[in-house]
Amino acid sequence: MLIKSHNKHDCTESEVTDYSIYVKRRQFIEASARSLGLAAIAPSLLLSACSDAATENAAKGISNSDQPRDELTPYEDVTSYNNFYEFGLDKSDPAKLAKNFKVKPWSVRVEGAVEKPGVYDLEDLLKGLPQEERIYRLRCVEAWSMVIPWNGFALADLIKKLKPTSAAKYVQFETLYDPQQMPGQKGRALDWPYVEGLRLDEATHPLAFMATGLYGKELPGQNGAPLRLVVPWKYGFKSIKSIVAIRFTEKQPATSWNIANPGEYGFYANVNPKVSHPRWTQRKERRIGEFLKRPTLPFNGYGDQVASLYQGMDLKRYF
Ligand SMILES: Nc1nc2c(c(=O)[nH]1)N[C@H]1C(S)=C(S)[C@@H](COP(=O)(O)O)O[C@H]1N2
Ligand SMILES: [Mo]
Repeated sequence: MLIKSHNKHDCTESEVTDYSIYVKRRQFIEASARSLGLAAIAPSLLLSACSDAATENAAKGISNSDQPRDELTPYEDVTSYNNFYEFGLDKSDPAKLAKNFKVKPWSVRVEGAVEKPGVYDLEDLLKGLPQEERIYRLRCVEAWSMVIPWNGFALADLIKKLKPTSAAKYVQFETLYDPQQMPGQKGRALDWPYVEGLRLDEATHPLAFMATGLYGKELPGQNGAPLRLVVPWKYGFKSIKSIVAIRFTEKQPATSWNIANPGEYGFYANVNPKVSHPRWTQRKERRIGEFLKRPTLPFNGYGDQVASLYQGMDLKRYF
């Protein structure tokens, strides 16, 4: 029997095949950046297919020597191992049950403390927002993680376009409610529709992202098509999928997992290895596709960029 030895630091051949479309896009981005003379383009946009957060950090002069290397989670895993309770509780359910999920036409309601409320066609909502690609780690509260190349735009750019009023201190997001299409909503696993929220300063932080695609392709239904939030320093449940409403509020809005179990899931949900879930530790995580567990990093490794948002807060209390 032949046992393939994998050097963790190289791309394997199958990964290269998986990534071929993605890599082409990367090379295109790199070439366009160069031809535009964009020396200051974010280093994360210039990573090669098997580059990773370590490289990104190295570019910023941050040492990652004690960290195992991050590789992109294969497209297959990103799109077949999902939490999306509207499409079933099993990790393999969403890929099957969201196959025919209809995302066109799609509209988004903008309401609350905002100067430009209304019901927007998705295309109109996104008009004029600079498109980007971001590689982010996603850390699920169930102690697994993935590394995903997302396509989309900065949430801050959308919020700027919608112009919240000075009364707005938070923003709440809501998922589609449609039990005909989302069979999970016929059960009572959660209080439907799924809702999530951020403080406005979190939402306008440059890392907060709205995804419309991954790996350079349209977002699959199971990953939250056609529009989902990505908040890389928080547990995965904050990254709400298939958004139909964005609401600006004065008071801290309700969030689905907090409603379901306030003792286990707080509003903030910042990734924190020091605060255990009541039923399991958050010190380690299993990267999907890997065997050995990795240590979980504070703020999922984005602490140098986001910790200042929480200065003076007791993060054990505000978990
Ligand atoms: N509407 C909705 N959004 C959701 C969920 C959900 O059940 N419903 N699950 C969350 C959880 S727990 C995680 S870990 C991430 C998973 O995102 P992914 O499937 O793209 O990896 O989606 C989040 N967004
Ligand atoms: Mo999760």
